[in-house]
Amino acid sequence: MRLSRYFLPLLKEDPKEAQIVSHKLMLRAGLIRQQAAGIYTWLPLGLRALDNVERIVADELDKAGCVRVLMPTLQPTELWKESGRYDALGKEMLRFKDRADRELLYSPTNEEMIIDNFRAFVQSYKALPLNLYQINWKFRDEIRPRFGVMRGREFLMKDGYSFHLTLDDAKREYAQMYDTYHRIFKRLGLTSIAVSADSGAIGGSLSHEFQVIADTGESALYYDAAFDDIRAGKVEMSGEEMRKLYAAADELHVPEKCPVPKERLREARGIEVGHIFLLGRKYTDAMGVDVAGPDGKPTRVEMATFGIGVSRLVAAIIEAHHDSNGIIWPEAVTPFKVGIVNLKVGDAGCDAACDALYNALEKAGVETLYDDRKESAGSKFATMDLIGLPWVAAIGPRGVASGTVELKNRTTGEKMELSAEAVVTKVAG
Ligand code: 5CA
Repeated sequence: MRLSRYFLPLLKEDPKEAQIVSHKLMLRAGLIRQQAAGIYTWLPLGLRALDNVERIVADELDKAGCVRVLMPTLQPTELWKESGRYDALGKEMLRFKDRADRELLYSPTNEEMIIDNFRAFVQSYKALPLNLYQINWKFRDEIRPRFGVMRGREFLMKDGYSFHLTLDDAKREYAQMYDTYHRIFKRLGLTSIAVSADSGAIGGSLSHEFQVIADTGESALYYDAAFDDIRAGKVEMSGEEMRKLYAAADELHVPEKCPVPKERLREARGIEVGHIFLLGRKYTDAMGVDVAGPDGKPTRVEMATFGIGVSRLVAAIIEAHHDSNGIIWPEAVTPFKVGIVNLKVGDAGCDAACDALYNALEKAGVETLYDDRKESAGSKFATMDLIGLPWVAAIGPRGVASGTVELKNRTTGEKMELSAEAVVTKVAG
């Protein structure tokens, strides 16, 4: 992509409304723009990062045997009356009427609708277990939307729902998703701690929040110091081992009953990027969902549900990966892998060398943002630092003369003088 043809609306000043670094950087680097409280446009650069997060989430879920669907964001209210949650969600649920005066709502979560789909088709235990998920926009009329897409009103969520013949099967799936979630967040460049949590309005007997440690996080958590060793990569642990360690959200932490001695107990703030719930029969009882069991008798279905804050993750990744100059994207989610800085646009040699490098990178399948605008070198480098692409390749008259490109690694700051071919090999690897 040539920057002269792109849409990258950067802000020069720190926006006053932004209190935390990810919100500031998302606005300054032209990733999002606020349209109303908690409601955002995803600008081209932000959308590329969001799409990458979505793709990784979907890829790991598909590998774990989950099956993707897409439900509508607008729902009739009847299902919610059937489950008993129509009143429970109160003002957080956005309701309105269509032209025929029928009441609709904008989905805040989808237990009711997925169950409605399930019961329309599944009559026998033979179809179980079944884990269906979607990645779709939700609306919750939060009292205090804040920190940009971190706590939005409209936000992108991965919501998964699994169906089982027995509670043990549901527990097995819950454990498998617990492990899958750790894998997903790791691929996104994040280390998460799963803490026992209150299941709130979703409900169920057991729930874990997946928290990314950050000073700006909205949740308070308490955990065994062993998690710090896991986070630091000093110790490897299976999900089963991790689940035995103490980790609790604020509301479940009772100091008097805490099994971890004081010197091994850590207190931190975290960003909740995922939340899993063992629902049991909460919804299937309310909505009367049975399948024929192995004995042919109607058997009530057991459920679990699994959420990931996809749009929130983009902000969480930035909280974890930035410096004073801007974002530092992990390679897995970066909107472009390489930026090319033409230091003298209009100079025939520089233009030709940059074009050649750009074409070679594109040909190698490397997503490249080529800054071909007539701006000062300083401003171009500052832009690259701000938008945080992992690699920046700069070409000026000196490089043209010596046949080299200056390649900078955004994470380490290391600079190398390489041939154009060597740059392609290095960044494509
Ligand atoms: N049905 C269940 C699981 S699919 C559910 O709705 N769970 S949830 O309420 O915990 O939401 C799932 C995830 O969505 C949360 O862990 C969080 O990462 C994200 N999320 C929730 N509210 C917001 C919000 N206002 N803004 C951005 N992300 C949010």
